[in-house]
Amino acid sequence: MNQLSRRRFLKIGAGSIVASAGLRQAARLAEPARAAAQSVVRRVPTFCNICFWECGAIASVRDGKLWKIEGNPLDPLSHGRLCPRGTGGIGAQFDPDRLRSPLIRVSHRGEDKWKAVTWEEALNVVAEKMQKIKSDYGPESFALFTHSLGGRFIQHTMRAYGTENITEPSFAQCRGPRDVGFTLTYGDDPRSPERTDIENAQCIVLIGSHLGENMHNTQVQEFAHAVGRGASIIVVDPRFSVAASKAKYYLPIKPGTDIALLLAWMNVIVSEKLYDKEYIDKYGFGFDQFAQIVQPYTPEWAYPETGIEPETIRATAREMARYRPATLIHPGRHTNWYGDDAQRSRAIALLNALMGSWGRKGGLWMPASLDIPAYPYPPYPKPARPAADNPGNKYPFADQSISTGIRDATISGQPYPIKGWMVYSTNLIYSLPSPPETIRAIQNLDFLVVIDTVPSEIAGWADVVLPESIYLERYDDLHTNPFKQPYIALRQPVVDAPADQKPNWWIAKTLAEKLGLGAYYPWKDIEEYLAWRVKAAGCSFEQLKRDGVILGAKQPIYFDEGAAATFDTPSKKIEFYSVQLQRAGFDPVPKYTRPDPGPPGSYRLLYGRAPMHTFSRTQTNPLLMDLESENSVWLNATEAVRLGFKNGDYVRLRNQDGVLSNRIAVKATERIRPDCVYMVHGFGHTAKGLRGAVGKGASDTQLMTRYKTDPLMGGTGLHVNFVTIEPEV
Ligand SMILES: Nc1nc2c(c(=O)[nH]1)N[C@H]1C(S)=C(S)[C@@H](COP(=O)(O)OP(=O)(O)OC[C@H]3O[C@@H](n4cnc5c(=O)[nH]c(N)nc54)[C@H](O)[C@@H]3O)O[C@H]1N2
Ligand SMILES: Nc1nc2c(c(=O)[nH]1)N[C@H]1C(S)=C(S)[C@@H](COP(=O)(O)OP(=O)(O)OC[C@H]3O[C@@H](n4cnc5c(=O)[nH]c(N)nc54)[C@H](O)[C@@H]3O)O[C@H]1N2
Ligand code: SF4
Ligand SMILES: [Mo]
Repeated sequence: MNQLSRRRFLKIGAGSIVASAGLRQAARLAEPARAAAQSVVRRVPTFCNICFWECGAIASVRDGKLWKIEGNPLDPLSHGRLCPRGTGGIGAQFDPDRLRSPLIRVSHRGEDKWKAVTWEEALNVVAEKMQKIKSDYGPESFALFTHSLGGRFIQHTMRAYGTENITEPSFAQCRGPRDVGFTLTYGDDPRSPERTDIENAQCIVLIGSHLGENMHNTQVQEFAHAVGRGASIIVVDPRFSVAASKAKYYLPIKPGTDIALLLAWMNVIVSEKLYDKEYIDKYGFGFDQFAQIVQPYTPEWAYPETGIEPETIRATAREMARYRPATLIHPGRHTNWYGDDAQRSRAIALLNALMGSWGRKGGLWMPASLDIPAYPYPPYPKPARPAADNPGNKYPFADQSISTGIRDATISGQPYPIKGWMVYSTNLIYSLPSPPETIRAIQNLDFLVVIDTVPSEIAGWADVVLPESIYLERYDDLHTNPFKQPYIALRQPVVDAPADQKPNWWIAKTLAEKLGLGAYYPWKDIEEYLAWRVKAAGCSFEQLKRDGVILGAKQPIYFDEGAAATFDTPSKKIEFYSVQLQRAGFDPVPKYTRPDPGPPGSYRLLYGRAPMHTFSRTQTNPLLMDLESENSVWLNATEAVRLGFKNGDYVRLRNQDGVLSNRIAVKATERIRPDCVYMVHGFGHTAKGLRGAVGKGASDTQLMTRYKTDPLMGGTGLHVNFVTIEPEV
């Protein structure tokens, strides 16, 4: 890693103060091209990290300073264009709130008193505490919470140390229910990036899935084209989302009743024989039993549950069937809503199966990948105790670690005590529901170390904080996710870190060496590691550094083209009826349960994404904050009149357990049902060090004192909180 000279550091530091006035920074970015032409510009291909889509990008450095970032035209995810967050990602480099050096707590947990220390001191403390917990309780008593590709090397160190308690919020708080629902049906899941063939779909059904606000780049680009070429779009959402405004049919469903709608759709498709019979005869298992089970669920039955007229249900079912198999019922991504989410996702999987769209053009393609060998490390020690997140296999279909299960174990000490947490790139105070439980768990720890780029809420609870360089300043492991065309992509440093921040691979390697685990890092530096892997895949590291992306040969991705139609389910077929669910005491075909209506006079709290922000991680980025600096609460216009609120009035939300939010502005709108309110997740920061974000908008997580756990897989349904609205005084 090159280090900046002190002078250059000061220059960037000064630049960051200017940049903190986001407008001025934006103006600087828009300087005439003439000026750019006179400067020395260096272009470095890499890939984005503002969210987990990982779009290929090209960053430009002008006269030694980070100037702009654009899509890499060679990259199959970005097709040369980034989303607004990706374009504004360079603001993360100038972010004046960045952590600059390792910190050690000098007071009690939760109080912001820190001492800046060297990496040597900080990692010595971390290694000492890890060794102590290992000898007192065993290595399994140290857990890692991680999110994103950057956590790979940290995971490697933790496995070498001897723990399997490694968990990410992307399972129990995000796409776990979907992945389990699809795996129960097809033996495989929709993956990330999703295998959705929006590009070729003739009919697209979005249940939630607010594309256009959810800015996952490839999907949004393909969706915009689909709108342009007149694809038929059906949107199911209690809120008139951006996607809804493009729809032929918009179904303003009563929140939490989607399974009733899905059953009624399947009822129409089965009773009118609109399904793909040939496909089901060939690949399906248990169709007759399934057909019988969905028989009572007519559109008339679903109407009082969902609020959707029977004729609309019939018309949309026929619309889907008209375009099959190029009908894509989007599997969704953030699916932990009501606690019955794996079954709702399974119903979505089944509706796709009726359309014959899995493995078909315009439906869900089969992922293509390159063979990229893993680096040959020594084997990890076998932990003496199994992972603590799912004792007794309480959630029998959980196939990944349940983050909230590790939190439970930390609170209860069962099945064994968890005494240390390492937290890499996940702001647990925001990403796990019920922050009081997260704090209780933290208070039971002997040691908490957080690796972050800014002094986030979770960093505020740490004993040691380690500052990471941002994605534009480091190498990471290779991007190897399967996609439509197989490819690998490289993240590589564009500029130096402005202060004493270090990349994750260096932190992981140095810590391993201090723990006596140096044998797990036989490579000298990450370039040597990457070069080995790229060569082992039969590609050139030089080419990858130059182009950012190497494409593999195209492979068949549809059954009709020769992609293997294999299903890793017990029957080796698409399971319309699931014997394994039945044996485990669950419904073999999804059933509907009416959601709890909540206290009278309250609104169900719903939430989602804003195009300019990612979760709680972009609110100190001056460029993105300049575009959207706080969230608002969407309230049905008639309800707003009834309550006496106008657009822009500041209010506070009080949840069913008495928790009061930060102040938040009302967005009075016809675009939401009267029984719910909606806000964008990630605002309302409270950590004092996040100077650019503190006190701006309100936090949905703070209001989530309740959640409903999915009995199949342990996901935490988050749409189960209710609020009333109080004027801000
Ligand atoms: N800009 C931006 N884009 C992102 C992200 C980001 O942070 N910022 N994060 C990415 C990640 S990791 C994820 S998981 C995805 C999440 O994005 P999605 O997977 O699209 O999330 P959803 O929860 O499906 O969608 C939220 C929508 O569901 C609606 N909704 C709420 N309740 C119900 C209900 O009961 N029924 C129905 N049918 N709809 C309901 C809400 O009104 C809202 O419009 O976004 C990804 N894209
Ligand atoms: N209430 C509520 N809870 C949710 C959601 C919701 O919408 N509402 N969404 C759920 C979903 S879909 C998901 S995927 C999860 C997301 O959960 P998280 O991934 O935890 O999302 P963030 O809140 O953005 O936290 C990311 C943290 O990583 C830090 N960070 C950013 N870049 C880097 C880096 O390069 N290196 C390091 N070391 N740190 C970095 C940020 O500063 C921030 O503290 O949350 C889930 N939880
Ligand atoms: S979707 Fe946007 S934020 Fe996410 S990786 Fe791509 S450009 Fe970056
Ligand atoms: Mo997510």
